[in-house]
Amino acid sequence: VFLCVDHVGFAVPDMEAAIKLHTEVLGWHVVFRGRNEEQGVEEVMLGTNGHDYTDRDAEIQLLAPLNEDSTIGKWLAKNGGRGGIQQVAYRVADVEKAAEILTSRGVTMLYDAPKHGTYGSRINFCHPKSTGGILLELVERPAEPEGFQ
Ligand code: MC0
Repeated sequence: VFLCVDHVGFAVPDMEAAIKLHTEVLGWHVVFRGRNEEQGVEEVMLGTNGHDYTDRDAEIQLLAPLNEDSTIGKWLAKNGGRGGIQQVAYRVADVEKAAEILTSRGVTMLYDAPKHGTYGSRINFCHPKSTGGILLELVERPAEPEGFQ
């Protein structure tokens, strides 16, 4: 079902501080920055030096809430305002097919139909209650990414 790890998502209370930490201290490079209003997030994707959209390396995703009622806003509040790992995303070739297979194996998908994700990807999520407490995202990347830097 899965091709590889697409990204690991960190919830962060302060995006600028998180970018500074991950670039200046840890050495990642910003490869995407945008907003997803539907998901209530400001997001940054991080890759290694020379990272290429088509390669198979996983990325790190920084997620800051657009408001307190958003998914990330609620997650941070529950975590005492501290950041942490909020999700792991698996890359798939066909998000609908992957969701269908997982559903047939007893996994609960959050959405009936895929939603819009980073780079114009098509995404869905497995409810953490059906995946051992881990929020898993499924990502079908587009051939032509929107916003890759
Ligand atoms: C909540 N729970 C989690 C969790 N969030 N478990 C593991 N990982 C997480 N991130 C658990 C809680 O501990 C709780 O368990 C139960 O799920 C219900 O929690 P809740 O606080 O009532 O939370 P809900 O129901 O409001 O939301 C949980 C849910 C939500 C998974 C439905 O986080 C969601 O819709 N996530 C998918 C969308 C998303 O994460 N968007 C932001 C990233 P107990 O045992 O206490 O009942 S946007 C993104 O990722 C895009 C940009 C992209 O990559 O392209």
